[in-house]
Amino acid sequence: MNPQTTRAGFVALIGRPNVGKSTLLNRLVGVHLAAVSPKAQTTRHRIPGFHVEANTQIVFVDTPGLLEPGYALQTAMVQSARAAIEGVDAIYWLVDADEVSDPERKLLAVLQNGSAPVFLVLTKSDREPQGVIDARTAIWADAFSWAGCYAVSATTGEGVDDLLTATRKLLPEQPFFYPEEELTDLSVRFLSAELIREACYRELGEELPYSVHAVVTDWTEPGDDRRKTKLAATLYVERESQKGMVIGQGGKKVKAIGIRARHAIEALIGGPVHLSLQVKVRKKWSRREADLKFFGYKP
Ligand SMILES: Nc1nc2c(ncn2[C@@H]2O[C@H](COP(=O)(O)OP(=O)(O)OP(=O)(O)O)[C@@H](O)[C@H]2O)c(=O)[nH]1
Ligand SMILES: [Mg+2]
Repeated sequence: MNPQTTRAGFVALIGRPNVGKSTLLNRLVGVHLAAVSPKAQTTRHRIPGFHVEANTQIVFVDTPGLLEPGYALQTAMVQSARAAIEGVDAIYWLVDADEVSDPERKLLAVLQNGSAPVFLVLTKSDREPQGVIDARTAIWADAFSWAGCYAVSATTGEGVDDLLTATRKLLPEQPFFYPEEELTDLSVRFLSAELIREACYRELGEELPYSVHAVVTDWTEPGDDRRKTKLAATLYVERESQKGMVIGQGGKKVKAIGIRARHAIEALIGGPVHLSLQVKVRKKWSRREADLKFFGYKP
């Protein structure tokens, strides 16, 4: 290949909730861009992250986990994941389970007729014995004609280089889509709201984070009189009782969320941050089409 020749393309990361899509995206980009949590359904939007190596720019697109939609927000999330598959150059199908579900078979049948090659990516290889990985590969190998099968760990990086090498070979020769030094086309404001939401997933009990939407309402760059970037954000919940739970006794909970989010935003922007949070109620927002549009979950 001519040393000046570049390749570029789009690769979508799809799979069940909690399989490790966002963790892998962050590993591929080398920065904690996408929210990650042990709870399923953390990601709600498509999150692009760019990887440049060997004269090739890969635009990875993290997606919400594929699930059976139960209410309006979930329907929007599934639509967002499906839309991310359209027009990509390759797909990573992430798996950490030992059976192929019916909805997955249906989607694989659709992909079988499409033009994008699909890689089977077995995730979390650091915590699975080789025997489990081999058995899992055998189960999934039959379900589709994969472009390749790879076991990876987003935590240790094991297997990731082999997957990247195979992916680059499939991408078309063309110029980069984005400037080489950029990592995403999302604004730091949007990413910061995601990190605030991530802090909620980690600090709040089982169900509560699903009712939280975070929005950055004010962003002031550091100035002559101030060293820190100043952020104000609002956490929307769905019921008055949830507001009390998010604030916590004596404001303890919201303080813990704020500290965790501040550390994450500081790591993202590489400078000190002052973050103030307020909590507001927007009744049943996750079930209302108008609110989903207003909050940016739907076009
Ligand atoms: N041990 C180990 N844990 C991992 C790995 N990748 C992800 N995890 C953990 O799995 C959980 C889910 O990870 P996410 O990256 O949020 O999963 P996701 O597929 O993006 O989930 P949704 O956004 O909910 O669809 C988190 O607790 C991660 O720390 C891995 O390679 N090894
Ligand atoms: Mg995710």
